[in-house]
Amino acid sequence: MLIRKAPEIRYSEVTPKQVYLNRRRFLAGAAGLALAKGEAAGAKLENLRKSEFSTNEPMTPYKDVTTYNNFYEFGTGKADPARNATKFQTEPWQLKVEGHCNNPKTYDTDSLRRLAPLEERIYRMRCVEGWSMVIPWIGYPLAALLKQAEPTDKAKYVAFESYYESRQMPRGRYAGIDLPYREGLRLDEAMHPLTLLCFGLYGDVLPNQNGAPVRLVVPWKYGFKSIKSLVKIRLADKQPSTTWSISNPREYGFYSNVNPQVDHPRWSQASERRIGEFFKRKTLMFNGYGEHVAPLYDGLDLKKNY
Ligand SMILES: Nc1nc2c(c(=O)[nH]1)N[C@H]1C(S)=C(S)[C@@H](COP(=O)(O)O)O[C@H]1N2
Ligand SMILES: [Mo]
Repeated sequence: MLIRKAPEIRYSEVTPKQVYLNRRRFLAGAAGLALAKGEAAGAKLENLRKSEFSTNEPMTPYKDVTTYNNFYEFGTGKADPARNATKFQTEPWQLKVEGHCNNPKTYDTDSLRRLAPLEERIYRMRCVEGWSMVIPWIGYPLAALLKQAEPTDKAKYVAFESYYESRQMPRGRYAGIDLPYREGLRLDEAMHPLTLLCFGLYGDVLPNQNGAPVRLVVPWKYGFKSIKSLVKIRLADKQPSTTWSISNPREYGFYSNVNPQVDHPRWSQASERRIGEFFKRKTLMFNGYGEHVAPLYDGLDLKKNY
């Protein structure tokens, strides 16, 4: 059957996945049109590899992924980033890789994106505040970039820094955290194949509110480790200081692995609400990625190293 009449599709049958696939088809058409009109067709990311690391759980609707955000540089309310980041200038962009490595280098977005084949990775994401989403990210393992940098023997950690410019982000002043936003990983965590350097979601380049043009995605850790709008990556010999551990070290540790057994000082982390669902679900150790990442923490007391 070539044409399926609309009345045959009940709204309840339309899963986020179908919406996504339809949207993709639509975007393919739109990009073709843009080309025909001689415009740059940069919005769509094509030839995505599928990944064995993707979950097949239902995806969180695009609308929620792009309107329920944490990006304190654009305001602390969940709806603020979508509203306040619309004019965020992400072109030209530079990401500097420096520190204890043989090949320090500055990349623009295009050269960075072309460094390795892009994959689609559908990951569960768990925010420290008790909600979670399932998001089809687009990117490649951060390891590809770090390998090109050739870390020296001194490199044991990786420090990350976000863009911060108060004229573009006037609300940053009232965010209550130290900006530019900074995060860190141990080198082996940063090199782990699950750790993604991310350029898009749902088939598109990243919307500004989700961390355009390039961010980190670390699915077995609380969301705040997944730093947005990256401008600096530094190979470090010591554990770097991070935004949330500076502002409140008792509540936010360096590791911040998703761990239902370690409560936040002010609330339990044993369960979570998947955005769009009504009932709470149990939070899984390492957000369900234990088979891949548990060996990284052999012999480490995860209650002390929260
Ligand atoms: N630069 C920067 N990165 C950030 C944040 C932020 O405020 N600033 N918030 C973090 C938090 S707490 C979460 S839960 C995720 C949210 O990512 P999303 O809005 O794309 O779902 O981004 C993380 N990265
Ligand atoms: Mo978060």
